[in-house]
Amino acid sequence: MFEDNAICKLLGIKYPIFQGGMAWIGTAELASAVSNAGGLGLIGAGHMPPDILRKEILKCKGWTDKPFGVNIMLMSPFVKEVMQVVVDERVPVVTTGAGNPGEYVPALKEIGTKVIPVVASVALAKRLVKGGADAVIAEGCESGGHIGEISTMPLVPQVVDAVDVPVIAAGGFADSRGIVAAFALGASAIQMGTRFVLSTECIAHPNYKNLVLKAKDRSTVVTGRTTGHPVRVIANKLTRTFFEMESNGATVEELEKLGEGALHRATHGGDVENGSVMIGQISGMLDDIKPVKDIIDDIVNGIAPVVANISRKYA
Ligand code: TUI
Repeated sequence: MFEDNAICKLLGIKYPIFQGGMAWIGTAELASAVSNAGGLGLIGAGHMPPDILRKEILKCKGWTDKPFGVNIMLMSPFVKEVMQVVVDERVPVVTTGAGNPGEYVPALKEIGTKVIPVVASVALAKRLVKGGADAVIAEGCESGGHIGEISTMPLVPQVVDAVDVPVIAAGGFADSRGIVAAFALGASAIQMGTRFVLSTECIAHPNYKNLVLKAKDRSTVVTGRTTGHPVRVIANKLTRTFFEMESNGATVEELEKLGEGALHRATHGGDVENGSVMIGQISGMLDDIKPVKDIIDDIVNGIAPVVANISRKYA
């Protein structure tokens, strides 16, 4: 299975399933579990200072002998330093988010690190592939956290048609039906964040996981459309305050200040009313917490029945 899959071949992984980076909760615990289960685990660097990131990488190296990666959030104030850490530590895969990583691609490629940026548009996908990206993650706005403007269904096939490298589809994936749909759109792999938040190994506060468990299809909202930083989160007291301030003419600075420290307040403090609960729209479908290995095995084992069901519909 997956012997001819372009992403499995490129990265030397068993299954074409990436874990989304995820600031604060994409820790070595989660990343190593995903890599050990045959997927690609990612340490989410988020706003991590370089010394902390180095410790997470060393932990991950100790816990898995499989390929893993680091997701670098390009809005981080430490972006240059964390890039240097992944170069020093020879991390096999780097994914990036929330910006254009173009200037960093040559240094990473020079040491053989595979560079796989998250893109939310065809234009950026094309530009980064010209600049040497080994693959791209096309992330639709169904995703949690910082998002673009296009949803997965139209974004993925347009990116697939525009570039000649493998595409990983992200945004709205959590089960076997999703991965088959991604393959149908021309993607070679999927990336999931929300599904892995509801894993035993994810260190998110129980309040965070419980709110995600309770989420329905319409539980998330997007803040920051007017500030230029759209972020998908579960609607709560914080988002109500945000929208109220926004409609009362608050400045971008005032609105951004509201978001400061809000993610950590929810993921670690467990304050899911005043914190930022970043999660994707697929949370409405999820109602269990299970080990990473079961999440991945269940998706892989469910592919054949989904395909058989499709065949029955048109045969
Ligand atoms: O990066 C993400 N998702 C994230 S990052 C994050 S950390 C954070 N913490 C506190 C407040 C806000 C964020 C939480 N979630 N996903 C990858 C992603 N990248 N989605 C969309 C993009 C993107 C958008 C525009 C990438 C590039 C881009 O354009 C850049 C350009 O220059 O054209």
